Parts: sequence; C-alpha cells; structure tokens
Amino acid sequence: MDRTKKIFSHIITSGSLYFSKSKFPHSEAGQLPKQIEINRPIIIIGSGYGAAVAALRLCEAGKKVVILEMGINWKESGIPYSGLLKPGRSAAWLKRKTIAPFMNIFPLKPFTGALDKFNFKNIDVWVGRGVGGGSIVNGGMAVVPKESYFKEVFPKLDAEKFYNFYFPLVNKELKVNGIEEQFVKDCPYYKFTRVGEAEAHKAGFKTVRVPNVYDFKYMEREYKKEVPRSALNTEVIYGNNHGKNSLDKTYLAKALATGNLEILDLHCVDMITGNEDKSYCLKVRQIDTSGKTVADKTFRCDKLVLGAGTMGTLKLLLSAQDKNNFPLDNTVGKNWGNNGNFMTGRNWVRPLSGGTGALQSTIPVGGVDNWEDSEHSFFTEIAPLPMGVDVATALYLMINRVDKKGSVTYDKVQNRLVLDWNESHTVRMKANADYFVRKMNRANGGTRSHLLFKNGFGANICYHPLGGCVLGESTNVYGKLKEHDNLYVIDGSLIPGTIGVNPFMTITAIAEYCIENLIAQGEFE
Ligand code: FAE
Repeated sequence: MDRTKKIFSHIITSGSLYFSKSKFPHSEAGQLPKQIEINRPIIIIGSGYGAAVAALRLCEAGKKVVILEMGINWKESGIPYSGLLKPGRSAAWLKRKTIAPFMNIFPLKPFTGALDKFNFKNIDVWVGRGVGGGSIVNGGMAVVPKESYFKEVFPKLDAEKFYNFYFPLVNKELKVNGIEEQFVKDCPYYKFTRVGEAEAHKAGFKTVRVPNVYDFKYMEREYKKEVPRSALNTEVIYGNNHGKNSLDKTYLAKALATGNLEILDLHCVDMITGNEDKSYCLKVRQIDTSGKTVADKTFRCDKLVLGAGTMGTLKLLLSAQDKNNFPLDNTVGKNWGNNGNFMTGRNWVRPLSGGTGALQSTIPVGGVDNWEDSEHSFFTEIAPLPMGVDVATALYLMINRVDKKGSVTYDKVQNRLVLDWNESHTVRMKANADYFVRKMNRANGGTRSHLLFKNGFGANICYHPLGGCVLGESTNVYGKLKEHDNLYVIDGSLIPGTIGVNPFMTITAIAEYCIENLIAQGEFE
C-alpha cells in the first residue's frame, strides 16, 4: 500500500467526518484539531450544469458521489434571494457593494452571495455561486445553437445525435418551456419586448421568440397575483425565489433522490494534488457565510470531476500546475472566449409614449437574429432593464462570433488568473454593435446609450466565459484530461470560447454526451 493510501485507509468514512488526531496534533492543548481528512471514491467540484449532469448520471449508475460547492445551498438555507431594487444577502459574493453591470449604488454586508465577478484588466466576468451554480443567477434563456455553427465549432462531434438526442434530452430535463404569444401581447411587463421587436422589424431585422427554464404558467399566475411574484418582482441575477427551474429543482434534485449524492456546500477547493497511486487530494476550506474559515479539510478521491465553471476549473488546474507541478497539456488556458458577449443600449426610446415601460419582467423572451448576415453576424437578446420607473432605454446583450481567442494564465504572487484579452479581441463585436444601434436609431429615433456605458458600448461585460480546457484538445473526446487517468472536466471550459447563443443548453448537452461515454467506457468502475 503506498503512502497516500495508508494515510487515508484508517479514516474511510461513510457520511460522517473523522478527526485524525495522530496526523494533525492539537496546536494548543484543549483546542479542536485543525485538519479533517475525508476519503470518497468520486468527487465533483462545483454544482453548475456540467457538474449536475455528471452527478445525476453517475448516481443513476449506482455510484456514490460527493459534490463540493463553495457557495451556499440556498434552497436548504431558507435564506430568500433578493431583487434588483432591494439587494440583500444573495446580491454578491463577499462584497461591500453590489456588483451588477451598472447602478451599483447599494451598500452590502459581506455574505456568500449568489453573484460573483472576476475583474480582469479589460473585461469583467460574472459567475454564479451556490448549489446550482450559474443556474441560480442566470436569465434562464434556453437556446439551442444553430446546427451549422455547432458543426463549425465542434467539427468532430456527431451533430445528428446532438440534435436528435442530447438537445431534446436536456430540453426535457431542464424543463424548458415557451411563453404564450397572447401573454407577450397583453402583459404590461413585456412592453420592453414588444417595443424592441417592433423597432427591430422597422429597422429591417428578424426577431425570434426565445424559450426559457422559467415556468411561464407560474408567471401568468404571478401576473394575476395568485402566487408570490418573482420575475415580475425584479428577481433574477441575485436569484429567483419562485418560477425558475434552476438546477437544484431539476438535475440535482433528481440526483439527490437516488440516495447516492451528498452535497457539501460552503466547501471551497483551494488546491488539487495528484498522488502516486493516481488518486487526488484536495485542500478544502469550509467557510461560514461571512467567508471565515471554520475548518480545513483534506479530501482524497479515486476519481475527480471538475465542474467548477470555466474560470473555476482553469484556476484549479493552472494553480496546481504552477504550485505542484501538476501535469497539464500545453493547450490548457488557451482558446478562451467571451462567447462574443457585447452589451449595448439605446436611450430616448419612445420617450413620449411610455418608453420601454416602468414595469419589466426580468425574464427575456425576445431576440434579434442577424446571424446569417455575413458582414454583421450577431444574435442579440432584447434584455430587460427593470428600474421601477420608465427610463426609455433599450438594453441589448449581443452574442457575436469570436474571431480572436484569448488565453488564461495563473499569477502565483497574487493567486489569481490573468486573462490575455483586450480591445483587439472585440473589434468586430463593436462594429456589429455600432451597425445595429445606428440602424435601430435611424429607423426609430433614439441615441446610443451613453447613460449605461462609456460611449454606449459595454465591451467589458461577459456573462458567458467559455473554453480554456477544450474538448478534444486539452481532454480526450469525452472530457478526460490529458496527462491524467482519473480526472475529467465537464463544464463550460470544454467549449472553445464561442457557441453563438446563450450557452447553458450546449454545456448541458455536451455534459450528457461526455458522462454517458465515460460511464460506458468503464471509467468510473
Ligand atoms: P457554473 O454554472 O458556473 O458552476 C460552477 C460552480 O462551481 C459554481 O457554483 C461555483 O461556485 C463552483 N466553484 C467554482 N470554483 C470552485 C471551487 N474552487 N471550489 C468549490 N466550488 C467551486 O458552471 N446562459 C444561458 O444559456 N442563458 C442565460 O440566460 C444566461 N444568463 C446568464 C446571466 C448571468 C448574470 C450570468 C452570470 C450567466 C448567464 N448565463 C446564461 C451563463 C450560464 O449561467 C453559464 O454559462 C453556466 O452556468 C456555466 O455552467 P458551468 O457548468 O460551466
């Protein structure tokens, strides 16, 4: 038996934590031991889309699985999410002020909130924290990519199987549904969509209706005041108390129902070490809701799945390489993209006829599809801006092609990721935004939104970080990390920086494909 196994052999646990007094003696007489060691066969880091799919399919295959999630289990905690106009505990991860893309005038008491932000030199990247990952804070837009673009991005995948099997499967599992057209027509909370669509048509653009995981039947009842309001009460990027089918209500709930899944929230993995026997040790900080460490733990596992999201997974891999000589293929960190995210907006939108509306649902249902225009290829969400008063402003989250990819490295002095990304990566995106806004203003009036963004362009706003550990480049064709026998990556980092639409449907479908094949190949035996 090698050294690592010996250390853990006496503390193999079955649900409870063991204090290992011999290895970690008390630092002072009478104090509790500082270190806790736990042994588990399969550990998944994170609980977003990739992680949740992996957990469910492994649990269904009879495997015992532990999820380590740094954020809180909101559902279990009973702590309510807060709305945009009254930010509370869920509004930000350990910050003293809100971190929304704009209007951050609200002070906060630091708490392990649901929304976090990485500040890089030229771009900010927002991510979700908590059991359910990004599904807690996202807008729920459930968009299947265009098949032609999927084929371009993933030329080696069997597109037919994805479009006939994996996408329909995740559509069902994620409870995707569509809004009734009559409701869009009648509901004052969708005036911003009606105005956005009418103006787009007048400017000669094509619009599309966008499906969502938010339960639109629930929303209709919200509107009639039969149930508590959520989307119609400014709730979204700090979490939805009702209506949204986030992962804790879908994949993770199903996985827990097998009895094979244990979720440990407020467990932040700081470091991965590879052992001689090809198992892994994880250095983990258990924290309280103020971010204070309450226990240091070491987990050992035979099989490790990284589902920490693009930025989380890259930080874990690149810091392990830097500090522990963790073997990595030299493609890790490369081929990163912002999914072409580019925000823009227009002021003075119909100021004399009620603008875009004082009341706005937080759930977007409309988009402008200009993807087939080879000169200005983009998709843009007609986004809500629920400020409680009419600000006669239209907001757009554009998704463009990513012509030039970025790369991610690790700065060991500051213990943070560094992103090679600057204006040269977004030139085409800015040209598309300019083209779109000009055409809209010419047809409808309005000005470029200097009130929301500097010069009216939000080039530095990214909700969709993708890539850095690309499927078939840094991993094998099913997400098994190169240079490793027992480590798998299943999250947004597998997608090479772009997918042309909001990404969680693709992340979920790729996760289903990876885990199905990994299980079939006997990787978790
Ligand atoms: P993700 O969902 O990010 O989950 C990763 C999890 O790992 C998180 O819970 C982390 O807390 C946890 N974690 C990270 N590091 C550690 C660590 N060291 N130790 C323990 N736990 C860790 O991963 N996409 C759409 O398709 N439609 C939308 O409408 C949409 N709207 C969005 C709105 C906002 C404001 C944001 C931020 C994102 C939005 N997205 C949307 C993007 C989408 O949520 C995102 O692509 C997915 O959540 C990424 O899924 P992953 O499985 O990669």
